[in-house]
Amino acid sequence: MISPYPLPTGLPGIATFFVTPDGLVRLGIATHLSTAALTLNGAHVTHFQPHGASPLLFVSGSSHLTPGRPIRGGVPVCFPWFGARAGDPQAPAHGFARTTQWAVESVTGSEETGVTAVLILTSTEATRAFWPHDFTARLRVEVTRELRLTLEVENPGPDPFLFEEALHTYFAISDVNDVTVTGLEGAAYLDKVAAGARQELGPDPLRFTGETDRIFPANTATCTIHDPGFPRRIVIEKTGSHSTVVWNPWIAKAAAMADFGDREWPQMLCIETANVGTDAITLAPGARHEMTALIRLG
Ligand code: TA6
Repeated sequence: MISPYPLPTGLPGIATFFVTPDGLVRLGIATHLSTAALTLNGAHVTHFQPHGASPLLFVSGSSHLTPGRPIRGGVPVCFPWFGARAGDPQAPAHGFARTTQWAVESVTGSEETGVTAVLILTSTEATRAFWPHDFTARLRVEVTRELRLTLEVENPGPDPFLFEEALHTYFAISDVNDVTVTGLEGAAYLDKVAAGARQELGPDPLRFTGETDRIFPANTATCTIHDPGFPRRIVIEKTGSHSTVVWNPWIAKAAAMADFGDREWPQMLCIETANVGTDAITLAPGARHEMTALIRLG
């Protein structure tokens, strides 16, 4: 267990670090623009709410909220692999970054401009035991009326390495039966509910009628969630990302997840900004890669 003390320095009145009873070090951000929260465990943004709007992110009421456990909701940082690790069933799903304690590199900003927090994770013996490469990862969290997340990966070592990454964002919606997603019309996808079969979306906005787990390769689209229940639109723009992942567990998968309420599945939808599978990144020695998701109300 890493001691949470001394706490990092925030910005008086607008960005405050505190420790939860379960030992999570959290950063709370509040300006006239919005409120947000993140944990150093996993560099995990758990809350974002533009002033005057409802929260944009979903977090399960059954989620673990303890160091070393993944949080079911918000924006899990998946790195350096996505999903189950090929050939290593013991490896943590979606990589080790989301269950590892990140450090604070900087917290800057003001009531007027909003707040930017930069969290950093560098390779250690523990990470090298999972993945034999030195790396530096930074998550830059820019909180204004919009939420801009940038995952930067650097290769300080002498050899290239290949990695996958995802900002696995859980969006809060009124009812998945009623929402549509635009931006993916006509796009090809791999259907993980159908053994990864390659399919293609039709010309109409994406609707949801059952468990949905789709990877859209070579996809740079801006996606918009149209939610008539609020009503509102949530726009997800991205740069440096060539995979889009769309997920809702629906009834059976929701019931099978201990850290997810059986009745919560209609209130969430993951639209993930990623580089996975054939879009995985090969990073040359000394190189740096950035992937950004910009989340805003439309
Ligand atoms: O991104 C979709 C997905 O890969 C699904 O297959 C499902 O496993 C989901 O991620 C949640 O993964 P987790 O490891 O957080 O339970």
